[in-house]
Amino acid sequence: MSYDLIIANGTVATATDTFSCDIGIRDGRIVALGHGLGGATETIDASGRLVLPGGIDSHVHISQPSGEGIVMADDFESGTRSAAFGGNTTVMPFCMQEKGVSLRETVKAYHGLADGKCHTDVSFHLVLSDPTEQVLGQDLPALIADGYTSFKVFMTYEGLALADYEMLQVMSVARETGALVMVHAENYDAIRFLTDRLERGGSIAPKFHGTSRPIPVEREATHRAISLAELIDVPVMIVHVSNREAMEEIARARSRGLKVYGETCPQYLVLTEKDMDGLNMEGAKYVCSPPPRDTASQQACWEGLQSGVFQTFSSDHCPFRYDDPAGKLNPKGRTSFRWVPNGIPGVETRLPILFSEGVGKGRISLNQFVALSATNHAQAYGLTSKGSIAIGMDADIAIWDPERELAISQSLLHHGSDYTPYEGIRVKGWPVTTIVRGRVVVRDGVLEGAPGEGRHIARERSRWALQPA
Ligand code: DUC
Ligand code: ZN
Ligand code: ZN
Repeated sequence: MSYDLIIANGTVATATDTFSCDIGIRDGRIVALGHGLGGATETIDASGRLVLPGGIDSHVHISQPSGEGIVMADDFESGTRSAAFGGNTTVMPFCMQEKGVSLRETVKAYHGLADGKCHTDVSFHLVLSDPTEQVLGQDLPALIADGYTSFKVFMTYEGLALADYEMLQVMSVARETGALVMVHAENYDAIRFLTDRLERGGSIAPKFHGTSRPIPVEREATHRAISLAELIDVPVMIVHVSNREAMEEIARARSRGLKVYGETCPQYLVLTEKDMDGLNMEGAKYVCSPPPRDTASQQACWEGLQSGVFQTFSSDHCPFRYDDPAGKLNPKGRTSFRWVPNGIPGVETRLPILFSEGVGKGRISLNQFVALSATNHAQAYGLTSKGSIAIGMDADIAIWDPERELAISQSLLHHGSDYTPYEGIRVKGWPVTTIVRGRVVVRDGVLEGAPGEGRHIARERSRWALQPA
């Protein structure tokens, strides 16, 4: 048998097993697993390396409009380049509908930004902000049929938040079509009230971002989202969960037999609200929503990863530059935390942080790492040819040096931000080579692929959603 590429002598791990074997790749797919494979155009010697399914980051924001004068720091070229350097082979950004804009036009516009630009594969979720009759009756079901099989709804943010009535409407469409609903669960009115009150009292520094979005804000919305999903009898994924109380809502729902899934992110494992208390505006570097909490919440999130409250670990990569009026340092004398764009970069550091803090420190197994970083994302969102190392799957592979030790630093990263919120965090284990459908995109830390080799992937229905009749 002849191969385009053989990855030889590595230790391969999947979500269930760890074993030594060579991987034979042809036409972008894994076609052989065995010992002593030969007859390839190219062979990569992975001795001493871990050979893992390429990361799937199912929650990233790229090139989204983010408010007047604000520009995201990554376009699809830089965002997917950074993703590839971080051991990812697929990212899942959002086509974010703005009010008054058709969902079809939204999807077309995001393809215009992404197509021909990506280093990794990409598969879009939708964001619904304007569930008109046209959206609910025509566009959304048609787009789901076309492979955009998941969508996110927001319970907060001006211009994005859906009322409960609208949440029920879109959940009904998900039930009829087999789409998976992702929910950003924070109580909009509570945040508005607390923000107004803080500002009136002169509490405007970045650290008050956390005070304006305390745990009950997230817990209440999580409970409400789950209750609404229960009314419609539809599965739901609660994204970027930051604390124990929201986790308990998920766990309780699941113990009652509801299909409620959870996602957490690196910022809830290694950052705290204290990081937002930097000198001058430095705290703005850590402003994201929900905000990082405290060390007890970090511990809770680890427990959620260990116990299965969380199925997916995503970055919520949402990059802005810090030292830039189009980024965190908002122009026009807008000095309150209210105007700091929400979001932090993290697509490149997600996996090293989970590997080092999780596998390296004995909190999770290597197989749990693979499940949380790749396999479960593929299953949750219907990426049926991705997320595992098995014959017939896409040859999406990350080769890791488990011994490489470094301190995370902006100077090492490839995103468009001018900082990383994870600066100085020491990690052991780093992805060195990333292979997307059999093509080497990053080899030994050097970019080899060209933008445009990454494709958009139309997805099947999620295995975790209801199958349409
Ligand atoms: N919060 C979001 O809801 N989305 C992007 C980033 C963030 O902090
Ligand atoms: Zn969100
Ligand atoms: Zn997000």
